[in-house]
Amino acid sequence: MLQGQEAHAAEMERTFIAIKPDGVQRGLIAEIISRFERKGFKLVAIKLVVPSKEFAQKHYHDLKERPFFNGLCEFLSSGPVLAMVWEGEGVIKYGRKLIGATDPQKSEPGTIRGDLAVVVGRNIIHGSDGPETAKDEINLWFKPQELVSYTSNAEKWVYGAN
Ligand code: IDP
Ligand code: MG
Repeated sequence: MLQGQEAHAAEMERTFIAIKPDGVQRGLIAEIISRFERKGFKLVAIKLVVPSKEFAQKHYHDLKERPFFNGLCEFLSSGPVLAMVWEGEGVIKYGRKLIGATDPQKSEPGTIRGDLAVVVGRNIIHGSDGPETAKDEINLWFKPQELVSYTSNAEKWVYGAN
């Protein structure tokens, strides 16, 4: 059985989170980051980028048959996106909980989209929907050397000794 630091490390996950151009333009960067930070998740990569439309199409390739695909890719590439990788136990699934439902009208109050967005086409944030997409999206948006491995001083308080 794994113990202490080893057990903790084995359960760590990473997810790709992006604040879309509407969230950046509306001045919601600090508000959104603080929700992940206060929860106890750890930021391991961050950069502000304006993706090309081709890049946006790669990011959303799963949705290429959907009627809103073109508009969505135009929108993602229309301005700065804050791309991030967050690490923590259960961060992929819980990150989606913090974000809320795809349609802000169906997102619970207390979630990012529930509190801060109104329509599905301007729902301010992206989060990976599972372990495979998390891996693919992190690889698409970041080079390995852009991911910073470090021990946060808060970890022993967030997770306890074991
Ligand atoms: P998600 O962002 O909650 O994972 P997805 O189904 O993966 O939702 O869709 C990706 C993005 O496409 C959504 O966040 C939203 O911005 C946009 N989108 C999804 N459904 C619609 C729609 O019906 N109309 C317009 N945009 C949509
Ligand atoms: Mg999705």
